[in-house]
Parts: sequence; structure tokens; C-alpha cells
Amino acid sequence: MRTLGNDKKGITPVVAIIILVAVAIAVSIAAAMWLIGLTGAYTKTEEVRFTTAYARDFDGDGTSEIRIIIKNTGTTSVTIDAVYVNDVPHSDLYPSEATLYTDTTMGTTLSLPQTLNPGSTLEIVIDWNFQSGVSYEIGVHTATGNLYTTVVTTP
Ligand SMILES: [Ca+2]
Repeated sequence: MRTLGNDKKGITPVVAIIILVAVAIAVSIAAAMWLIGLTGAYTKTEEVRFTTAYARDFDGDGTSEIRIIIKNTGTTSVTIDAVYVNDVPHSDLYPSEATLYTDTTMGTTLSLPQTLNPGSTLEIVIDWNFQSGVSYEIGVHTATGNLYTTVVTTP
């Protein structure tokens, strides 16, 4: 008895195609999830903008303070850990560190770091021995290492 011709125990072509299609779909879904995850990670951008930046003698002592208002215009929360004047952190300025206040009444000092949620703003009044008629580069430094700058000229 020769039964070689009837001895096919392998999968039929139809089953093979179904398995191939199922595997292809599974791989596609996995790839799509991975890409979406990547995109989500990359679209969480940090961005800080100055909505206000100018100098004025707010406390009437004859020297200017610089007032800035910054806004988190990115899609992730941002932590401000220092204010820079001409590339120097406010706590390292010479001959004395700058004092930061929460508003122009200069009654409450502002301590850093401060965390800003997307869309929120932060007002900072910088008190230092700013000279008259000088352009200063004011920067806000974030915990992720970015420095956002603007230039303010004192009156
Ligand atoms: Ca002043």
C-alpha cells in the first residue's frame, strides 16, 4: 500500500495565508504604536517666551529694576531654576547677587526654582545694580538646560 499522495499533514495554503495576514497585521499595529509613542515623546516641546521685558525704577531708589513676564508656550511643564544677566546666573552676579521679586511692589522675594505649567505665566522683578542706559541680556534658565533670552535697555 503506497499512500504517499494522501499523506499531506502540512498546513493548507488558505491557513498559511490567514496566518501570514494575521502576523502582518500584528506587526503593523506594533509599529504604529511604537511610532505614536515616539511622536508623543517628541511633540512635548519646552518653550518659554517673554511677554514683557523692560526696566524702570520701581522702588524709587534711583536705579532701575528689570521686570519680565515669561510664559510657558510649550506643551510640557517647565522649571525655571535661574535668571541670567549677561550669561551669569542671578546668584553669581558681581559684586552682589540679584534679588528677585514677585511683582513691582517688590514686597515679596521670589525663590527659584519655579515650575510653570503649559500656558501659565511668571512675573519676575530683578533687582541688581543695573547701570543707566545699558543693554542687558536677560535670560531664564530651565532645569532641562535651556536658556531663553531677551535684551532690555535701562533708561
Ligand atoms: Ca530701583
